[in-house]
Amino acid sequence: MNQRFPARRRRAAATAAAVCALAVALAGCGGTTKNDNDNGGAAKSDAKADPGAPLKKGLKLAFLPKQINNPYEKIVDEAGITAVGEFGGKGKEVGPSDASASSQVSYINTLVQQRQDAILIAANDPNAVCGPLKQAMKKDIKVVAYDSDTAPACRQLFINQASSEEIGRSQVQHLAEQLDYKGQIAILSATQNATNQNTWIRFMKDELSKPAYKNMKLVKTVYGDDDDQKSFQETQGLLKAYPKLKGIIAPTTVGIAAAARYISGSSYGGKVVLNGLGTPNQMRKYVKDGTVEQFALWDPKKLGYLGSYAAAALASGQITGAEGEKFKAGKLGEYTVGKNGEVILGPPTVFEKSNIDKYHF
Ligand code: RAM
Repeated sequence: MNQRFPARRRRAAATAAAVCALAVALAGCGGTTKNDNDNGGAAKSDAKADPGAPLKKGLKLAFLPKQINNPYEKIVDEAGITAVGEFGGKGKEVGPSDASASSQVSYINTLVQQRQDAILIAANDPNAVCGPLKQAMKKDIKVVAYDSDTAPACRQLFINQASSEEIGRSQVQHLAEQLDYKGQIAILSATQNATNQNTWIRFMKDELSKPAYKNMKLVKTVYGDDDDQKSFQETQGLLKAYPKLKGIIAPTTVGIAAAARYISGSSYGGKVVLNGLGTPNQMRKYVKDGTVEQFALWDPKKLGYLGSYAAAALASGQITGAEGEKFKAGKLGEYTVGKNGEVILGPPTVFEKSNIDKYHF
């Protein structure tokens, strides 16, 4: 995908070791649930990888999104299910209608009973899903987290949409440029326990602690729970409570669309800068009417596609989830498993008036 972050911003990703340590720590402490899984690395397997093994036919792969009525998760999962067809397997999506911490547990238990070959999960909480996922792995069902990680010991792989550090820091960098590095800002997040948003927010705060941002102040983080109405109301509440607020970062597709809808219909239009992560289809009208100047995202279809091939490679014995293993993800080409079982899709794209009409998802 095309309009990438400028090199200047990519250089920020150089502190990889520190970041990784931070990311692992975050995965273990992001939620409010008790963490008994903080053993540092991805789930270990005794099996040896057989890189030449063909992808097995008839694999059963189940996608378990944060919530089924989230348009973003739908795009990811539909693309993943289509990919399963490419290698002669059967894919499906099941999941809760709300993104609360333990809403996915009963679904995991059912998928284990059904003896799926792999469960792909966008975790609503890094720890709440751990027990059942460990049970799944004991029964040789492969577990792949995508979009939002579990604690590393509770899955074999995490398919990350982009470097978490790059996502978090760039959100602040983009907003700061729009605000000339001045003023009060707030974050409108998803749920309080979401591993992905919490990881990004940690990087946002770290970025904001640099001297360049001394005239910017993060006054509040609110949670719209990836619920359209709640996100709308939280935006309204924020703007009322902080009349001097200059900018909002909404690192959630549900949140940014709801916030844009509120701002566009209020007196704050043109006065408060909204940036974050959104889908072009949901944000197009707000970019065109000037409510939002820019936002970012990766290609959710590619995320689902990569997730499917990674799960199939695991279930076929090509890889075990160990660092350095390689697998082919269909038309996306070869990917390498990184530290702690992380596979990174690639850099996000920034959308604005000049390019938004090239994207339709
Ligand atoms: C929402 C979800 C998802 C996140 C995107 C950016 O759809 O919270 O997990 O990756 O936003």
